Amino acid sequence: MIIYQKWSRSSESWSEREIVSNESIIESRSPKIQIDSEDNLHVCWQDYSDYNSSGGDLDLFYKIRNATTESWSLTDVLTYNSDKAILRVVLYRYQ
Ligand SMILES: [Ca+2]
Repeated sequence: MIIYQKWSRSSESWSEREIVSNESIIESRSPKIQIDSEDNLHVCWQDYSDYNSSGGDLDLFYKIRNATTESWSLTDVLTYNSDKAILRVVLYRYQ
């Protein structure tokens, strides 16, 4: 399970827990997070869940947290047949 919480320096407290991988039913691992210029969060992780016909192998899942609505998108499946662990995810923003 992937959980998101934000630390506030001003109040010195954590926000409420938000479950990121809420479409996943089994192991989620190796989350990577990036923030864009509009403060949206982009999260990628590896997941064994058979979500959207991805099968029971380890695949790369992705979702966005909208900074305005403070809600998460549905999970996008980025790979369907990866047979190796994905070690690094890099987010690029094209102008
Ligand atoms: Ca899979």
